[in-house]
Amino acid sequence: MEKKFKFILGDIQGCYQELRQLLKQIGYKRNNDIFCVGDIVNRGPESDKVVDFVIKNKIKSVLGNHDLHMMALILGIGKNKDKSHTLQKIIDKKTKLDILDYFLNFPFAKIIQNNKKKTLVVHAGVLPSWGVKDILASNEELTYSLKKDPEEFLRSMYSDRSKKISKSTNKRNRRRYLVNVFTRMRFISSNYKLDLKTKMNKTQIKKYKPWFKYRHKSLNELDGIVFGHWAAIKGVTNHTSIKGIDLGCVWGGSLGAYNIYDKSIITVKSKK
Ligand SMILES: [Mn+2]
Repeated sequence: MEKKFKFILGDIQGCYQELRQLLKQIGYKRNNDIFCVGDIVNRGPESDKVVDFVIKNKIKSVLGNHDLHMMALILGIGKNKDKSHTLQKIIDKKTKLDILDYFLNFPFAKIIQNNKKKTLVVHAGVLPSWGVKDILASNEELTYSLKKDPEEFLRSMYSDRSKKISKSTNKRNRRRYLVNVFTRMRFISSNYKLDLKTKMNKTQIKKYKPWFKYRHKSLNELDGIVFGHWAAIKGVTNHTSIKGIDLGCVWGGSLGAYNIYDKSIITVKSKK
């Protein structure tokens, strides 16, 4: 039986005070009330407290790029990739391998079903050509290899692999591209090449559009898609069924909780 999640939380990124305040505001009681959109940690001030709280309360999430980076750092991988991280307290914890184990159980995509409505949760996005079956197959492919050999997976994931995959793409490049789609994508061309450099809400390069501007096959089967990752758009997609929930708490914006039942968003202002 699928748990009855009610709220989808935006990118927490170590904003522990705001998280506690938001949970109070939505009347949080059980772990199956909320599901997170990923990037639970990094950049913000109290990632260690957020992680302890998440694990203690058995809160679930999809994986974001910062979560994957934390997992890599716990294993001593990717140290030179991002020197401005705020994850040192987690890396120094005696329980760091338990933290890694907990995050290894998070998927890249999750379908939440309630009242016969299906909502897809991903950190960054999905490809327009994917139906629900394709989304779940790509998720399976990634979670299987991540769990099977976390070290190999995390070591080989760092790459700006942006070119569309084909039948001849080798396994590792295929994985890199899929990780980038699920956890880093913002702009994409009509032949599915990713622009992984632009973080603003507009790009100078004409052939790229935000991934949610294309017609999505999965929306024939889903009631909606909820994603995080893209703070610069402040949640605005101008799309009736695709909603952004990263409201940039770590950058002085706010932390949001999306109510799956009535599609409202409850927010708490950043204390920054
Ligand atoms: Mn992100």
